Amino acid sequence: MKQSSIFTAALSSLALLIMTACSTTPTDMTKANIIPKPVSVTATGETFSLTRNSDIFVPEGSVDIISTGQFLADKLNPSTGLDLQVIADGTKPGKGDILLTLSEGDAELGEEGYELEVTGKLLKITANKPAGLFYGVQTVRQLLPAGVETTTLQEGLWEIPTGTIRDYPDYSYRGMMRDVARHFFSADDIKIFIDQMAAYKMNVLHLHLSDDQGWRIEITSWPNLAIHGGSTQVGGGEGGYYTREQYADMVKYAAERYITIIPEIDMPGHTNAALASYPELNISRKASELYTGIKVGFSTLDTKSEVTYKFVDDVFRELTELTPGPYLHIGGDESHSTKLEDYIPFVNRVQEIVAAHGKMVIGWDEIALATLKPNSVVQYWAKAENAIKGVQQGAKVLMSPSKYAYIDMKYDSTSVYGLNWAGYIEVDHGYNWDPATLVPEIKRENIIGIEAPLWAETVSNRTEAEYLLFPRLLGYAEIGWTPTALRSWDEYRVRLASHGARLEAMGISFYRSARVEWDQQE
Ligand code: IFG
Repeated sequence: MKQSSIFTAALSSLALLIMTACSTTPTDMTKANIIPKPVSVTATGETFSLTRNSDIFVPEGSVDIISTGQFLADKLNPSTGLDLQVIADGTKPGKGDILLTLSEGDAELGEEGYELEVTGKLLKITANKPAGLFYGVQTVRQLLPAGVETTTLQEGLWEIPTGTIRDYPDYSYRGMMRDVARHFFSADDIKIFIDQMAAYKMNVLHLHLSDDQGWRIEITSWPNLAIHGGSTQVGGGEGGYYTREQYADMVKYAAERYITIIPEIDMPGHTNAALASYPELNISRKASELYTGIKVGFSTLDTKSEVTYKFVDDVFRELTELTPGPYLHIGGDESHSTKLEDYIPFVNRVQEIVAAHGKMVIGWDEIALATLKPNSVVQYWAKAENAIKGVQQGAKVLMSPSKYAYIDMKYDSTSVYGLNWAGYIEVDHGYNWDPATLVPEIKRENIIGIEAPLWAETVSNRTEAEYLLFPRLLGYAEIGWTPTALRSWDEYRVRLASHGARLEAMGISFYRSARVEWDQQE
C-alpha cells in the first residue's frame, strides 16, 4: 500500500470511528419504535450491520418469497447504496446477510405472523406463510434509521440492534377505505397509498367505486356508467375512471403487498351517477342530471324493475372477473329514497346475485335490516343496533365506528380539510378505543377486524388526502394488529413521535398534531 494511501486509510477509519462513536449505535431492540407494536421483543444487546457485502437469501425457487426479498432490496438499495442482491440459488447466507425462510409450523405465528431473529452475524425472518415474511420485512425497515425510507442516497451506518421479535396480528382484517367517487384519485395515487398501507402491515383496501357524484370503474356491458357517470366529481371537476386494465393492475400491485382489494358498488342509494347514465335504471325512466354537490340520500335504483337486477348482475359479474378477493361490497347505506319494504327484498336479492358469483357480501350496517346470509359482513358505521341485528343473524362485524374511525372527520375546528358531523377525531381520540368493547353486544368473536374510511367530499388530491390519513392511519394499523392489552396512548405517542421523520422520508404530507411531541429530524 502506497505511503499516501496508508495516510488516507488511517484518516477514513478515524472518521468512521468518530462517526460511529457519536452516532448512537443501536444495541437495545426493546427501544425500537415499531408500529404496529410487536407482540414480543427480546433484546440481546449487540448490533447487526448491513454492509456492501450483505445480500438477501431466500429459499430456492419460491416465487412469492423472492418477490418479498426483492421488495426489501428495492426499499433499502436507493437510500443505503448497499446494492443488496436477492440470492435464490440455494447457497447459504454468511455474516451480515439477511435470510427469509418458511418454518416447519410455528402454530403461535398463524397465517400472518413472523419471527425475526437478529444476531451479530445474521438477520433471519421465519414464518409459516409468505405473508408473515412480508410483515417481518416491514419491521426490518423500521429497525433501520428513518433515512432508509428516502429514495436518495443517505450517508451513514445501517445498523440493527440484535434480539428476537415474535409477532402476529390480533385481527385478520386491517383495512382502509378510499372514496374515489366524490373526488377521483388516479391509479398511481392509489398504488402509492397501497405502498404506504403495506409499511404498517394493513391488508385490506376497500375502494368506494361509485356514488351520486361519480362512477369510477369501466363496465363493458354498461359503458356509459364510466364514460358519462365518471365524467365529473364534487365541485364539477373532470372526474375520471379506472379502465379494467388499470383496476387489474391495482389489484396485482396490492396482492404483491399482501393487500386484498374489496370493490364497493353502493346501492340502492348513492346511485345518481348510474341513474344519470341509463334512463332505464330510474323509476321515472328518465336519466337524472349529473350531481356535483355533497348531499346524500336523494337517489334510488328502481328496486321493482328487472332491468335493475340485470344491471346489478352484470356489474358484479364483471367486478368478480377482476376481484380475486372473497368479498364484494354492496353498500346499502343512506337509502332514504327507498321504502324499507322495497329495500329489504332488494338487499336480499342482491345477496343472492353476489353469492351466485361465488363471492361474499359486505355492506354498511343498514343491510342488517334484511335477511343476511351467515357469511355476510356488516360494516358498523352509524347505528350499533343495526350491527347488533347483524350479530343476531350470525354475520361478522367490520368495525368502522364513525366517531372513532371516520378519518374524513376534522382533527379539530382548525382543520383545513374534513367534515365534522361525527365529531372531531384528534390523533389520540382515533387511537384510544377498543373495537372489542366499544359496543357491549358486539363481542371480540363477532368482529372480523377494523377499517378506517376516508370519504372524499373535501379532499381532491394526494396531499390533501394525506393530511387526513396521516398520522391517524398508523393508529388504526396498531389497533388492528396489536392486542389491546399491549396498547396505551401514552406509550404509543412516543413511538409515533419518531415516525414523523419516517413519514417525512416517505414523502407523506402528514398533519403534525400538537398531541404528539414529534422528534426533531434525525
Ligand atoms: N356518510 C355516507 C358517506 C359519506 C360520509 C361522509 C356512509 C356509510 C357520510 N355513508 O358513511 O357516503 O358521505 O362523512
